[in-house]
Amino acid sequence: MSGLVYAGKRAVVVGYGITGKAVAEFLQRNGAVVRIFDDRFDQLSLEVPEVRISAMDGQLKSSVESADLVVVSPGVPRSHPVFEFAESPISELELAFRHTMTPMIAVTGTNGKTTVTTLITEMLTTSGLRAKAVGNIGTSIISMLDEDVDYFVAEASSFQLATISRFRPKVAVWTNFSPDHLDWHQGLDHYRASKARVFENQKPGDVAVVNESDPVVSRVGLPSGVQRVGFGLGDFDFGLSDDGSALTANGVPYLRLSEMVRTLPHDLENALASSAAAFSAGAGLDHISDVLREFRGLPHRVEFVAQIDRVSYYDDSKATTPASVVAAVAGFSSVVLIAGGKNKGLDLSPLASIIPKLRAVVAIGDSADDLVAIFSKAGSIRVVKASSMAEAVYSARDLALAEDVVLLSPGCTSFDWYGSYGERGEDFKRAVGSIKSMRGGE
Ligand code: UMA
Ligand code: ADP
Repeated sequence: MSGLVYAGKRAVVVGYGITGKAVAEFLQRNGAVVRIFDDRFDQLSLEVPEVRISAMDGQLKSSVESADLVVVSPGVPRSHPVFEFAESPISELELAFRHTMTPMIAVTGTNGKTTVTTLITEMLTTSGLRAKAVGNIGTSIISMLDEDVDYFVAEASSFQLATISRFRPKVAVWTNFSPDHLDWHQGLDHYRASKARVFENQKPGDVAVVNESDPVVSRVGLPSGVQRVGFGLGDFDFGLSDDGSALTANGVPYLRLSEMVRTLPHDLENALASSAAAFSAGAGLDHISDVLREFRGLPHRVEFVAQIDRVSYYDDSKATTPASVVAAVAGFSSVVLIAGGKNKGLDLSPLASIIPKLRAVVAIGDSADDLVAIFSKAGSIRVVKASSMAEAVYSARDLALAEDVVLLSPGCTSFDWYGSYGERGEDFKRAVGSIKSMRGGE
């Protein structure tokens, strides 16, 4: 008799990207007969003969109905027929959880997931614990199950949480909530409910790290007996001292802000969320502080690029929601904002709240006209359009005065002009670099 977990079982995997490939490989290695569906199968350079079926060609329904297990990749939206055909499709996060004894720390939230996941992993590692960052950060969890670590720190998107059933992180973090991904979810309620599921299966002894300053997150209900650890920019379990000069744990200061490299309001929230989670998982406050003292932030997240003629240039290409643009602008006093791209179905009008901090706006990409309408309304700032990143950066330079910040913080995805937010950020940096070299030549 075979000892393989899925021997004799039929599995369907939908989507054949990072997730689908790792899931199919795992299931096949464990004895399952796997059928893979990908709607863009003709665009994949395939060596795997069974990936030749479009989900739309009629075979999905019969395959799903006769399958023992259906695993759906995170990018496959709620409107996809697989959700109609499959009784209980699961995500790779759920599948991975079912096959590991290694405790998980899960990080979800509209913004800050990658930053917090990275910080927690570094805090645990610096404290001598073995930790591996996995999930939405770019590495499928299922491909890492053989790693000998004390913790998996899983960046969990709403897409992955929407289809869990037993997933139970030892420590779960919900950083914040604002509208996002309305092109994937069926409405805002579904998006919010998917995020809240991160706590759903927790039991006594587990820890829920909750943003107490966030009006949605702070209202979340937890299973009884789960320890609630609150964080936020105030008097919370992990918070700020009365004079705002230090991070505190249970009222006791553990790090002065003057020792930190990054201190924008959202940087402090991320620092506190990470501290709360890492501390709950066994990291020491001294090691936590060491990491925060050194942390310079991740690329394309309010990343300092250059200072030219007393104007500072920052790349925040990862900002794909209005909330993340608002957070970035909050850290500066006078900004020339480069914004726009492909909208994810979000209401961009909350951006009007940052007008008092703006010197001017350069609108780019598919959503340029919407942004021009929003920012022109007040009539108090210059708003121009640009048809390439280089043009946008040159216009921004012309509009900026000494001590201003030129900030690329698009509030939209990059998919109108680029393949990823990373490419968009690099293009911005190139354009800034060319201004710098022109100035250098003068
Ligand atoms: N596909 C279909 N039908 C669809 C949609 C997609 O067949 O309706 C197919 C595509 O043709 C493609 C495959 O599915 O071949 C891609 O699958 P995927 O979109 O789920 O992407 P993966 O390559 O598996 O990467 C996913 C995450 N992608 C998404 O959530 C969209 C990656 O997060 C993650 O790093 C990776 O798993 C490992 O966990 C990226 C992301 O953009 C970075 N995440 C969103 C975000 O951060 O905002 C949530
Ligand atoms: P995610 O993985 O959730 O997309 P990232 O850490 O990659 O989060 O940051 C994405 C964007 O959100 C960046 O523009 C970053 O500056 C901004 N951001 C990071 N943390 C926060 C936060 N706590 N609140 C609001 N915006 C944030």
